[in-house]
Amino acid sequence: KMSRRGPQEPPHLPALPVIGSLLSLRSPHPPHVHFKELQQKYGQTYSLMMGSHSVIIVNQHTHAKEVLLKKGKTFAGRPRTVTTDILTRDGKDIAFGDYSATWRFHRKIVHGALCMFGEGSASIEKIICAEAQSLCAVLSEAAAAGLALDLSPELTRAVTNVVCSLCFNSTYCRGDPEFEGMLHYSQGIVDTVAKDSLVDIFPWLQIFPNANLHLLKQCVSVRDKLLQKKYDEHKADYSDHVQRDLLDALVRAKRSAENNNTAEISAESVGLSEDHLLMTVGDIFGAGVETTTTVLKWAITYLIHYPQVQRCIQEELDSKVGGDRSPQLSDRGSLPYLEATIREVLRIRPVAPLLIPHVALSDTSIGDFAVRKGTRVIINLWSLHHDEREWRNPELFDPGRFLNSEGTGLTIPSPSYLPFGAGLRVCLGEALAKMELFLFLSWILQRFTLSVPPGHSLPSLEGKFGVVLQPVKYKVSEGIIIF
Ligand code: HEM
Ligand code: PLO
Repeated sequence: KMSRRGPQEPPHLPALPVIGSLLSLRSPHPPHVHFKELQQKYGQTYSLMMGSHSVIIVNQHTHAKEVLLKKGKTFAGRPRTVTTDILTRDGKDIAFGDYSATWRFHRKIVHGALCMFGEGSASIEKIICAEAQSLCAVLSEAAAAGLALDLSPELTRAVTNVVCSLCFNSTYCRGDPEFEGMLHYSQGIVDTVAKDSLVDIFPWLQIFPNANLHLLKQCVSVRDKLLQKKYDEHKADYSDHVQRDLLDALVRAKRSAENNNTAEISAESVGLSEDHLLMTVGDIFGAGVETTTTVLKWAITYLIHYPQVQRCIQEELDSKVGGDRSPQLSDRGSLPYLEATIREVLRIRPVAPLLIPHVALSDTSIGDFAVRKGTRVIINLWSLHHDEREWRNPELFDPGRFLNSEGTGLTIPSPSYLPFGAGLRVCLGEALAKMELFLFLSWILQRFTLSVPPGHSLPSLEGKFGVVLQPVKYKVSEGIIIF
């Protein structure tokens, strides 16, 4: 609904020199928290300048849904930034690539390849359960010996092997040097990518562009060697008759485009160049590793802080699954408290607190505000998930808010909840991530109780801001389950 005066400009933060002084109050908070606080002064939707770019910050669910759903196509663009261009060879991937036929086509190939794993001997469920089994075996060994165990590399390896099976039809053993190398480059990328556009307004993020760009380039070059190796191996044993994984599906699409090569449609022009293939599989591999691992770490952090929640999940597991068999996907419907806990973790610590920035592809509006073509739009999911009007005690971890009053069924109590985004740019891995979270957590909690012995401090609930919101590292010490 337009106001009588027609579309207006959204409230605007003072221009750059003034912002400098405004924000050099040096808020100790990361961007998503700071953007939430700025609502008090400027309203729920406001605009500011990041360098030379006009940016709108959206902090409420009605405007967020207008951007993502109602006007999804208008806001389906992505900005180009120095760091994401380095990571994705100028946007030749899905997540950071602009809205285009190529983007659409690659989403479709990935979707098809993930569906191919639906049933049969190589089903996603079987792949995840095999990794859960091997993860639990490592935990059992440590528990039996009464030893401290750094959970972080074990969780990461389990999650990596699932997405490695799906992308490359391969897995890593403990201590595999390629796996260790991957961990290192991937952390370097998470620490540096997609922060550059924020540097103007958040000087306290402590980004030194040159040192960071150097680290990013180094990490990306290690990643690219790994991707290239997988690609060369797949090309060498490619067969039209078997499709083992996502990379086979991409190679097949490229070959089929090349075979139908006419003057107009070449593999290049439909976006099936070698660069595009590598960047797409790089996105899925990178997202597959970093997101699910991060959520598992948050879940375990909260379970250690809230032992009563952990006990509740274990009682549910005992009564609905028992101890004679392992949990399986078909148990999801009968374990609502575990599902509610996963939902609450995704609310209180969203993986991508600012999503990925969107761009208006034409002149448009958000609510009563005029938005010009090219404007960047940041959906502050943190504000949506911590909105006091929508959530009672938003900082309190309470899975019960996702259960009906009898505690027997699941609900979503507020429309202000979008952990995977929505619309055209909705997360491509939502179904996969939910399967992994359910199976890994149910397998672990059926067998183990996670805790910190008396006298040791609890892991921090503070997040480290970045392209994913990771928990801060927990110091290794004796007798504790640690990250
Ligand atoms: C995009 C959340 C796991 C692949 C996104 C976005 C969010 C999100 C919020 C951005 C939406 C937007 O910009 O509007 C999550 C969460 C996960 C998760 C909470 C885990 C719990 C995964 C996994 C994969 C994946 C496992 C890979 C299989 C992607 C891709 C995009 C994306 C490719 C970009 C989509 C596009 O721009 O078209 N995800 N994600 N995600 N996610 Fe996920
Ligand atoms: C994670 C580090 C990897 O080395 C590269 C990579 C690729 C895709 C990115 C992912 C990183 C972080 C999480 C992202 C994902 C695409 C979609 C996902 C941004 C940078 C989310 C949550 O939006």
